[in-house]
This record gives sequence, C-alpha cells and structure tokens, in this order.
Amino acid sequence: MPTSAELFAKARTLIPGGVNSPVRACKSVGRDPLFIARAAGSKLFTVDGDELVDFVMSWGPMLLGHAHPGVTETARTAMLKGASYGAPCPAEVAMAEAVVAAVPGIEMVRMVNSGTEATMSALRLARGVTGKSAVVKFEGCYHGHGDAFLAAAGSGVATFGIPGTPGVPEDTVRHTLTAPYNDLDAVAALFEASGDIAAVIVEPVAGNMGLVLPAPGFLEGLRDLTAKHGALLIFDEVITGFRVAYGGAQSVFGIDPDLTCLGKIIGGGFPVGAYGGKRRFMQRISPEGDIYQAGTLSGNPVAMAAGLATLLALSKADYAGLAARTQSFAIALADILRAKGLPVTLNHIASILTLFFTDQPVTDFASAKTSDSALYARFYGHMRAHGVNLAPSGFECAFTSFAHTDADLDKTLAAARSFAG
Ligand code: KE4
Repeated sequence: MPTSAELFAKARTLIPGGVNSPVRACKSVGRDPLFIARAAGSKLFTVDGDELVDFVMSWGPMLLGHAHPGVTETARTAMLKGASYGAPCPAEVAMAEAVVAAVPGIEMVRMVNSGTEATMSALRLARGVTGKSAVVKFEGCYHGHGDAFLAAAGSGVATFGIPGTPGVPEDTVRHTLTAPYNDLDAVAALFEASGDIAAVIVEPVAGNMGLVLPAPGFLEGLRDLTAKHGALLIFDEVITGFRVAYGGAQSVFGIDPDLTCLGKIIGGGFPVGAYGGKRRFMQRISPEGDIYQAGTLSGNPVAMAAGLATLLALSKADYAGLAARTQSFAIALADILRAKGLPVTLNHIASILTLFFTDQPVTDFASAKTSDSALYARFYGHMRAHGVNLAPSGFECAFTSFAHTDADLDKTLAAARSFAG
C-alpha cells in the first residue's frame, strides 16, 4: 500500500490540489492530507497504518458512525438489485415520505445529489415563484459552490480567504446581498433598499465559520421580514438537518421556513441532497410546474436505501443523550485548553462544537475571524499526531456521532492535555 505522501504526490499530478474538495487538502493548517484506507464507527484508518478518532465524520453525514452495519448491509442488498434505473423506484417514495414526516416545514420534496444542488435549486424556485432576482445570504455562511452563493462565503471559501472566486460573473454577484449573521437590522436595511429580494437563505445554526448559534429572535425576525416583503425564507439545513434534532433546527427553534435544503446525513454517506417546502411552491418544479431542475442520479436506489436506513436508525436514536455527552466533552476540552492560558470560546449545540482560539464571544464571521488561526493549526497538528482527526480548518465544526465512545472522548482529552500551545 503506497503511503499518504506517495499518494498525495501522485494525486497532485492528476487532481487539482490532489483532492476532490479543497478543504481536504489541509493547506490552511500547513499539513498534507492523510489518505484513508477504511473507516468504521468513530475511527479512520490511514493507508500508513494509523488509527484516528474522527471528529470530521465526512463533514457531517456520518452521525451513526462510519460503516454502520445496518446502513452498509442495506446498501449492499440494494446494489445487488442494480445501481441506477433511470426510472422511479419504491425507495424514492419511501424516502420522500420519511423526509416529509420528519421535517415540519417540508410538505413536498425533490431529491438531488448534493447540498450545492439543493440550494441552487431552492434559489431558482424562489426566484421563479417571486419573479425577483436578489438573494440575501450571511457572511461566513456557506451554501455550496453555486455561483450565487460564493460571495462572502464560509467553509473552504473562508478557509482559503478568497473574497469570492474568479469565474462568477459580476452580474451574478450583483444579485447576492450579504449581511452579518445575527444582524436583523442589516437585513431590514437590505429590504428597504431593494424591492427585488426573492429569498433570504440562512444556516439556522451556522456551521461554516465554525459553529455560530442564532441569537434569540434572529430566526423569528427573518421569518417576519421575509413574510412582510414577499420573499421566501430558505433554511439551509444541509448540516443541521437530522443533526441538531431529527426534525432539524426548524423543529428546535420553532420556525416555519418556506423552503428547506438538506444533504449529508440523509444520504448516509452516499451523494444525496434534497430541497423541499410548502406544496404551493414545490408544485412549480418540473414536470408538475414550469421551473426546471433535473438529475441523472437523483433518487438513486442505492443512495435512497442507505439514506432510509440512516433515517430509520436515527428516528430511534437518543439525540438528547448524545447532546449531553458532547456538551460535557466540549466543556472539558475547553477547560483543559484554558488551563494552559489559551484564549478559548466554545460554541456547542447537539453533536456539533467549535473551539475558537479567541477570548471574545463568537456570534458572526467578524468575531469568528478573531480566532488565532496559527494556534488552531498547531492544535490540529498536535491532535493529529496523537490520533485525533479534527477539521483541517478553524472555520469548520467538530462532529460527534452515536459511535463515539467514552474511550474516544477520553483519548481526545488526554491528547489535548499534552498540547503545549
Ligand atoms: P455539498 O455540495 O458539499 O454536498 O453541500 C454544500 C453545503 C451546503 N450547505 C451547507 C450548510 C454546507 O455546510 C455545505 C457543505 N459543507 C462543507 C463543509 N462545511 C462541505 C465540505 C467540503 O466542501 O468538502
């Protein structure tokens, strides 16, 4: 088996940056990526023979843990019936039924193949329904790599510090209006200045500038402003859907969005995204309606089987128990680092956490950027050397799962204790 270094050297001659998604390159933390031979439960096993407790969990999908036996067996069985039919199958109906039953704001849903497709399609629908062109997004939020969303984006765009990206026409960016997260006045001002806003898209809990929680009243305010001005409220729940609760963040905060975007967890590790919402809007989507969206592998029978098995297992899972374990672990981790004299702000909800190396509260992108990125890079490198896989960017989250054991968490705390800063 070639080593990670050998694989990365070859990959870089064949794939841009040697990776199929930028943040995996570990550039912002000054490391080369580890190549993974296999994963199981809470662990990654590298081609170099190392075992790591994983807190990336494929950037969110693996809430049940890697290679969950039930999901794996279901996918295997589905594979034997053929990988893709190009025609409807029962699993698509069952998946739609499960999503509609779980997510309060979704009356009708369309499956796609990624979170990016979900948000792109939801925005097209909002523009088609309202006849307006502009979209409001929040600095530090990331909604995939669709042109409209790359202004002031989070995740990899923030990680690499690029203001946007070449290749996005100015005319496209012109329709993208941005506001600081948690700043309702800024959103109200945008609505006062523009009568052309089709939608506000928001991560109801932001996970792409590190974890940032909605301030009390923020989401309610967005609901009021969009209703008042005839714009659609789009909840991007690609991270939070089935993560912060089985019904997503909207079920926790009691907000009724017009459209909801999903991804990650609903595919159980397979490429799946979805967008859904009020029936009167979704019925505008082709072929029932006149707003076009399509996908060769959308509703793929294998992915639907894996996604359904995932949702079925999660429908019986102890979310409260995992949240409590995650909170205790996160507080202990923050205390260990603070005891070293390091500035630490901890943001946590459910099975998601981010430690910011700053001494101020982190409530938006500007405050998230006060975190000491060089210190985070050192922390990342130290933890990886001690068998713990954290996100290779301070603008991402750490995810626990139902597969993380107390031994995993204790090992992580022990590794943090030996961090010199
Ligand atoms: P994908 O197209 O990567 O499936 O989903 C895009 C997306 C949309 N909305 C939210 C809230 C998201 O977090 C994402 C993707 N998340 C990043 C990590 N935070 C994906 C990691 C990567 O780009 O490799």
